[in-house]
Amino acid sequence: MNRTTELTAPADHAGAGLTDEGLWRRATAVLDANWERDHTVPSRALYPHQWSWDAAFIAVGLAHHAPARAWQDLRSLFAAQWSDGRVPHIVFDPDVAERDYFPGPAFWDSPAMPGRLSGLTTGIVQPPVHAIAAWEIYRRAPDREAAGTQLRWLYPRLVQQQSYLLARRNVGGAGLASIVHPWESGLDNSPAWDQALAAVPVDSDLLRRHRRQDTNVAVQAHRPTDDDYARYIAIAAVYRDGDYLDAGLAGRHPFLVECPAFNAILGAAEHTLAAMAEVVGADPAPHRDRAERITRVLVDRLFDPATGLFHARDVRTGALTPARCVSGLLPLILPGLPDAQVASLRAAAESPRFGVGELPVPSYDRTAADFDRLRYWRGPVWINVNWLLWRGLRGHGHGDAADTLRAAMLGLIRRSGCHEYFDPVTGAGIGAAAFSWTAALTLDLLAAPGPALKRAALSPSKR
Ligand code: 9WN
Repeated sequence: MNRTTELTAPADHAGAGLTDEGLWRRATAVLDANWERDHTVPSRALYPHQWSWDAAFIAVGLAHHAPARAWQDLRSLFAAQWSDGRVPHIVFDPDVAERDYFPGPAFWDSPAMPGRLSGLTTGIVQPPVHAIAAWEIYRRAPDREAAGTQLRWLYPRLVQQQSYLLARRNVGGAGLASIVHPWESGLDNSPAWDQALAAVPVDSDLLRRHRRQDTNVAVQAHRPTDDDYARYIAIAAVYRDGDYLDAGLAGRHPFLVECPAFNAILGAAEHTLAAMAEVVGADPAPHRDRAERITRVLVDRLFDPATGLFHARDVRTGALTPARCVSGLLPLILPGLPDAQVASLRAAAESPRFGVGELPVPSYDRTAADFDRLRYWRGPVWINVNWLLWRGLRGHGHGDAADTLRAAMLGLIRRSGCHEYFDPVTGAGIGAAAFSWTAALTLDLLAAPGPALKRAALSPSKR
């Protein structure tokens, strides 16, 4: 599928009534079409390079369909890891023209950066979902020995990734990682950043010098605003012009936030690394300790008993953002989360604000005055965060709520296709029409044990 056909593909609106087998075929077709040499692009139309957390979600799905590609995708990403351990949020494809995505390699100027090992990359990161993904591929692998070899290659790189985030990004000093850019959260224009971003002046001249490309291929009202983009560019330029160095960020960087979802994923990754350490012959104890510490600090620092949710903390001011966002539910993925917080998050997920039911949870509180059904992470439903929530509910023994959420996700995708995101009121698909992580996680949801699905339709021979 090429850039123009993806946004007009009629097949993506013809999903109602699809059998599990039909849905499986549709999802694998998206993944096959988005495979490029040694990695999967999130979408041919909008995102023609390799993205970091996308690669992890995609690998979870590829583990069911094409395990060799799942490993390859992660290996391509980690081949671009910097020597300080950071895993870049985009690895640019040198064959894609600069004009096809902004900001591209020329803006990030990473070849000039000390410590960059190979490839053209950005200098910022995304949530470290990769340990979870690697473990998912490993535990499903038909050939455990070959999969063990892959794990041994990845394990030290995953450890370095964690060390970078836990040490250099511990800007707030409490043991949580700070993000230095909204793009690092993966939840780009979430209301969770509104207060921190308000302190960053909008320089409209930046958008005259740097042209956005996303609005050429997607509807403007479904994307972040021009003011958001002006701020994104300004913050990225400050970090770039400081050579992507993290020392002394507290005194000089315009955007520093502790995100509950990012840190929950960081803690869950430590937990997963403990299991992986046993396989590769390393010591699991330090991973367990770190998982336990991150969980404790997250609860102490980001949980608000008044709302029953986790909230982002602006490290520059010390304030918790009042916005109730899906990121505040994601600490459920921490296996060691205390019962009180687990109960509170489940209640929030089922409350009218988020309301798991017919549809999965939206990215933002449905009852908020500025809830926006269409604008990206300010309301629409996204499958990756719902998949994390589903894992969290299952992990804490809330199988009934997990089953409801899974049925809601699959029902939505069956009806509207493998879209990037969905209208949380009508369920209509928005953004890219053939989006890789939606397709990949569909495979994982279909393959999971559960009451509602016809398992026979998914036996390997029929795949
Ligand atoms: C900026 C690729 C990425 C996802 C992010 C999503 C979006 C990029 C953009 O697309 O962000 O990184 O250009 O809007 O917000 O979560 O990783 O799919």
